[in-house]
Amino acid sequence: MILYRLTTGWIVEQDGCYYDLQAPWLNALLVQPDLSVYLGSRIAVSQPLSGVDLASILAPIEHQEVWAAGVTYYRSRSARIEESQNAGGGDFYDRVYSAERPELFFKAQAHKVAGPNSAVRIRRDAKWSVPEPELALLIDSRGNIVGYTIGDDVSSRDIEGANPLYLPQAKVYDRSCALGPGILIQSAPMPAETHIAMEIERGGGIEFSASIAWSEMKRDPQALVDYLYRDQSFPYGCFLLTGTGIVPPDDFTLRNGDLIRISIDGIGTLANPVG
Ligand code: DO4
Ligand code: MG
Repeated sequence: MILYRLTTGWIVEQDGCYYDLQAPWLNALLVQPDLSVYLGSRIAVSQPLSGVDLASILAPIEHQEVWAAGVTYYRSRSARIEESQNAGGGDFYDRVYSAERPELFFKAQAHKVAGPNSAVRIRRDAKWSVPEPELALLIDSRGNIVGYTIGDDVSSRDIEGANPLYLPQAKVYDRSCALGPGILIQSAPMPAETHIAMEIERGGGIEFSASIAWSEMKRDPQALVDYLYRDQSFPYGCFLLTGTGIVPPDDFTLRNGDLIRISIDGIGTLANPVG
């Protein structure tokens, strides 16, 4: 089952049919003891909708904070070490990759998040920017993973590489994050063979494309959540991006006009222009 957010509220898709949940708030859905069972019971008493226009879906977020884990794939560890060589930051990234405590950072509130087909941005004072395609967890207020969506942790590598203390500026700015298209409702772990793929279109051609298996992610997702929820409450639940395993080559930087497409098996494709 996949939840989508329309301007009129939330709908759920099952087996190609869409049902109106008459739920204006995700918060109200997240308090259900078992969201899949609840959605199944709503579907059982609803008529499928006709004429659903998925072109106008919104980012599937309301009051939730978005957090992100970093250096959870070997490729990210190597890229951080390289980009921070001149700033002497490399050792931190190597240490966090193998430490028990993960890197977790605040990424966005809802108003900084771009939805499907709406633009993400490059910071005006950045010279080296990249998308980071990541599997995002939806977590309820009790710390249970209830679903999965696609996240883009758009980042400024020159700012991050200049000094690790600049991380919040490299990561958090208007439209530095994208989420969507919908939320796969599932408490079971994503299958290890799930692939995260990204392609970046520029001037009608494919400028970059790559894919990575979810099994390459080093951390246990629930352990990331447990660290995030230590001494921290999320009354409306939250999203947690689980890190990137795809880093374009060092001579690549995003440009206005690029189109980023991120696909994850079982969830769909999140497309965002840059601009
Ligand atoms: O430590 C910097 C952030 C790394 C990150 O965002 C990632 O690995 O996805
Ligand atoms: Mg990231």
